[in-house]
Amino acid sequence: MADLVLVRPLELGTLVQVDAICRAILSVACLVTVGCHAKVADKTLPPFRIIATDAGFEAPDRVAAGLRHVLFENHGSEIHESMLVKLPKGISAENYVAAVKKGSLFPEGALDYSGPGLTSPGETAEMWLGVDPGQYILICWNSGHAKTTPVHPFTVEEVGAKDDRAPKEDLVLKLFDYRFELSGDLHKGVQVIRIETPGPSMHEVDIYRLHGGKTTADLNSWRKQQGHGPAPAEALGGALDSHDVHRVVWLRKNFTPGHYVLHCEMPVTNTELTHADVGMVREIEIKE
Ligand SMILES: [Cu+2]
Repeated sequence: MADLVLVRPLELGTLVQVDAICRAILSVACLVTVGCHAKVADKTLPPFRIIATDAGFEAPDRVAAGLRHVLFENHGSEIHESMLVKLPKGISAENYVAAVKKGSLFPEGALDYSGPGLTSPGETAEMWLGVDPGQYILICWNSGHAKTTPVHPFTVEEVGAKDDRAPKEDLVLKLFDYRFELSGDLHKGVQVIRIETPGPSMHEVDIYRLHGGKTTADLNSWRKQQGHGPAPAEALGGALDSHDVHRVVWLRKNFTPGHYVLHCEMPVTNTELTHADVGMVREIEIKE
């Protein structure tokens, strides 16, 4: 189908008509494949849309390399996230999951490439992140799902597509060992947060809005129990970790007034502790 765009009309009179037909065909084809992206490098790609359900992910099988605008929707009844993992050569999605089932959080050679963090049912999270060519999976680490729910394999291809442009940030959030540093105050309304990881360790940030009367301590103890039991907060998505801590990602979110918590659930090596346990948790009030 993509070959059609290589047909160039010789007569000017038919140019507009054929071009219009090609565009119509391309706009349909591009929803399901990246095969035509090389021919439409000057066009904006549709967002990389990931839908989580309790049975797994619905997402494209092929994605264009570069900076991508990711839309994550949770259509399930449980909290889900969507980590992108780049698989090393010779390791299949099945091999990766087998290692996870044996207890590994970071199967050898696989690289975490960030992704939308914990998101409550019905919520949508929006982010921009970069992907390099290779074989990937989407995996949810919440509440044992990594061992029970199918992962989604996909291929990132170099097709000459332009980067999606991340919006100008309102704030920079820096993830340090073991604290969150914000360049300013979060305000109500749509805010774009650029996330950097000075580290030196890998970090992530999940963003929660506390339910009325609930505290950060309630949130911490609920997360320590893997999110079992009634949630004291709404999970609004966040930015999962990257092995390459120099990578930057962007989140865009519409904040309503309330009490929010930034929370890092990365494990402290060789302990049962998370980064939140050692200080990487921060409450923020967004005023009316
Ligand atoms: Cu951390």
